[in-house]
Amino acid sequence: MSFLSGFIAIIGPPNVGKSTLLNRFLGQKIAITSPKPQTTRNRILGIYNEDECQMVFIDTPGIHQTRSLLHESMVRSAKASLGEVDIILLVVGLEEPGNNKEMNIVLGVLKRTAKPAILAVNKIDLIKKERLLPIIESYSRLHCFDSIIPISALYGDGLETLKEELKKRLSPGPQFFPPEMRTDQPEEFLIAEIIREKIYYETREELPYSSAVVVERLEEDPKTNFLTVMAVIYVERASQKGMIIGKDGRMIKRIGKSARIEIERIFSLKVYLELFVKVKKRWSSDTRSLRSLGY
Ligand SMILES: Nc1nc2c(ncn2[C@@H]2O[C@H](COP(=O)(O)OP(=O)(O)OP(=O)(O)O)[C@@H](O)[C@H]2O)c(=O)[nH]1
Ligand SMILES: [Mg+2]
Repeated sequence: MSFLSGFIAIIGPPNVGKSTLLNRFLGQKIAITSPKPQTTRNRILGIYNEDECQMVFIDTPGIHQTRSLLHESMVRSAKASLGEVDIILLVVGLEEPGNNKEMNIVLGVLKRTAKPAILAVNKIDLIKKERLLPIIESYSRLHCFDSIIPISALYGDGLETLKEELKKRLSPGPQFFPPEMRTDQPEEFLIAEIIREKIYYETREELPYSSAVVVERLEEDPKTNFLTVMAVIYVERASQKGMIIGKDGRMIKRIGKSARIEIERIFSLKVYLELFVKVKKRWSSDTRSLRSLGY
C-alpha cells in the first residue's frame, strides 16, 4: 500500500477547543490554549505521523467578527489556510448554530470551498447524550458535511474515530516533513506563546488582548544545561504596563514563574527567564507594529 498524506485545516469559531484538539492529536503541546476567546493569533502547524501516513494539521485563529487590525489579520490567516489544505476539520462547541453570527461567518467560508469537510462537535463531556442529537441535527441541516463526529478534545473521547475519518480522506502522497518533526515553528515562537498563554490566565479584561510577546534572546549553555531567555511583553498603553508588572512586581513574577516552569518541562532544561515590559502605542491597530510583532 502506498504512503498516505494530507494537509488538514482546523477551523471554527473562537474558544471551541481547536488548539486543544491539535495538542491532543500530537500528544504534545504545540499550540497554547486558554478559557478566553482569541487565544491563537497565527496559523500553527502540527505534524502527526504513523508508519503509513502523515497528517499535517494547521490550527488557525477562531473566525469572528473583527474589531481591530490584529483581529483582521487573525481571521485572514484562518481563511487563507483553507486554500492550502486537502481536508477541512470544522470544530464547534455545544451551542446551537441558530442565530450565532460567528457560526454564520464560518459556514459562509466553508461554502466557498469544495473541499471535504468534517465536523467535530467538541466538549461533549459537558452535556448529556440526549442533548447532543439536536445539536448534530441542526448542523447537518446547515451544511453537507462528509462526517459529523462528537468529541472531547480535553478527555480524548471520539478522537480515534475522528482520526480514522481523516485517514480515509488522505491521498497517496509524500512524507512532507521528516517523521521526528512536530512543528515548523521556531523555539523562540513557542516560548513567546507560552508566556502569552500565562498572560491570558493571569490577567483580565483587555490586557491579554493588548499584549504581545517577543523573545529577544535565547541561549543554551550545554555545559550547565541552562537556557537563558530574554523576552519583551509589549502592551499598548503606559497604564497597562503598570498592570502587567503589578503591585511590587507581583504580577510579572507570577507570569514569569508559571512560564518558566512550563518551558523547563517542555525543553527539559533549567531556565533563566527575564521579562521586560514595553509600551508600543496602539500596536494592535497599526500595520507596521503588527508586522514587527509577527502578525
Ligand atoms: N470541557 C471541555 N473543555 C474543553 C474541551 N476542549 C477544549 N476545552 C477548553 O476550552 C477552552 C478553549 O480551548 P482552546 O483550545 O484554546 O480553543 P480554541 O478554539 O483554540 O480558541 P481560539 O484560539 O481562541 O480560537 C480551554 O479552556 C480548553 O481547556 C473539551 O473537550 N471539554
Ligand atoms: Mg486556539
